[in-house]
Amino acid sequence: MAMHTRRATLALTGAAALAACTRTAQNRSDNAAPDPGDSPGRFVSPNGPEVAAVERLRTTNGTVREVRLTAVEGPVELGGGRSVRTWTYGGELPGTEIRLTAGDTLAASVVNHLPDTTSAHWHGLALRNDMDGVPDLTQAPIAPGGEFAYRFAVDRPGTYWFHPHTGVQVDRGLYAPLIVEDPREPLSYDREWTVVLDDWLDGVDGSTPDAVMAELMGGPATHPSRMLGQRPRSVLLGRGEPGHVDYPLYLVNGRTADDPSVFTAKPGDRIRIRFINAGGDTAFRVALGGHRMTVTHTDGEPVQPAETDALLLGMGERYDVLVTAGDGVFPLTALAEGKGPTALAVLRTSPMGAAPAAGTRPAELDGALVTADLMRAADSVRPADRAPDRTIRLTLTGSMRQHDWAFDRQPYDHHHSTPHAVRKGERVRLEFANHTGMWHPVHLHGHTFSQPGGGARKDTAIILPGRKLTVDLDADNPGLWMLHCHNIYHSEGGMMTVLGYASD
Ligand SMILES: [Cu+2]
Repeated sequence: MAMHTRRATLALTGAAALAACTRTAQNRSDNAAPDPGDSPGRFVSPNGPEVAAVERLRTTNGTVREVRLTAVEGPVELGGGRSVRTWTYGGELPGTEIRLTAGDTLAASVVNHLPDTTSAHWHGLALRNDMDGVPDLTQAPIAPGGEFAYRFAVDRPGTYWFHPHTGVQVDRGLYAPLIVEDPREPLSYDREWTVVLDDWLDGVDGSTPDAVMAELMGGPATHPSRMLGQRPRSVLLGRGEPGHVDYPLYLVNGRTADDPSVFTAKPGDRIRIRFINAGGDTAFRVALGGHRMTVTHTDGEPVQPAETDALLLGMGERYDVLVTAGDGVFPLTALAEGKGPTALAVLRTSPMGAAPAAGTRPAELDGALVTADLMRAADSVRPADRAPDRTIRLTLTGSMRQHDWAFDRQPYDHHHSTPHAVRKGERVRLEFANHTGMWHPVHLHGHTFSQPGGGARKDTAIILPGRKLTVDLDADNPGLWMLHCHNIYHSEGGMMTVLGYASD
């Protein structure tokens, strides 16, 4: 292969890994891996023997959980009698939660009844690479009318979620929680509440995420335009903005604030709340009126417990907290950071008391805010101190005006982009520098990373404008792994790249 340039070699690797991008997965038999013997050998193939070897080392309990997910187009009721036509898993918004126990194997058939190709990415899981759900990188796209059988061991407990990795489909209704319980759960609590946050435009006055993407890329404005105007909006003056899309609706668990979902408990109950930001272009600041929260996890990984009034979630991030329920009716408010509107859910522990008004802003929203960069990994998951074997420097580039989002000014192209090479066993340092005027929640597939010296383990981290972030990871999961901004319009605009394990 010495005759190949880096670029040519990569293009060949990608083609071999996928048996060409022109084919789509029509059925179970098409899941069959292309012959790894085709691989030119510069990078591990997603279905290569290195991937299978690591999968065999994952601890399993013999239980296989079978799930059928049908991606469909159809009407969904968002509350207050408001109905929109959108794309969901099984007509539910959010999709039905998948709940596993660490050690289970998930066997999930994704059936595509959409008018477009699709895929399913299991956000945050350190799973086998060929089940990661990235079309044209780890699998062929699932064609309309087709089906793909995902099957992988899940060996780490935590709060995860899943969504397509195809176009801007995550900004429709294709998302659902994936909760992995710990068979030796160290926390004690009486109830669990999964809270999924979302920004919504699909099907409202003719809007679609694809039309928004076209408008961002310089096409004609749709009716109505979904770009934020010049009105004052930033509550983070000087810290830039997490998004530019002006959504008509903000949802908690698929409901609008005028007809919110209600979670009932008893006064004094300890409640574990699992927050998931499924938004496409919105960071949310969340608070539960009348309560402080004890943060126990972020992105599924335990942290040293931290007390806070509010939390800030970038797109794709998760937090788990414990609260002790007061007696009454309490607003759980999610403020669209930098945009202004709020989404709402309600905690009710008393039959008495009126529901909070739609725009309720509990004082805790402006209270203490513990951000992820201040959190520390729990001792049980703190990586050993170790000097990096390799440092990869990535500059986040682009502007709202050009919508030319990228790493190092090179918009991602799965046919031609060159992965950043790592080797199995290395401690890899990622040094991000955000040279743009916007926030970017950067997400790495298949791994967790942490700030050196014991920072919280995460798979998605906010990088503010003009700031740097240094994180380390252990390269222990061979394959080709996406690294991208989780603002869906930025990633589709090109702010994506790949970490590729070199083959030996
Ligand atoms: Cu971004």
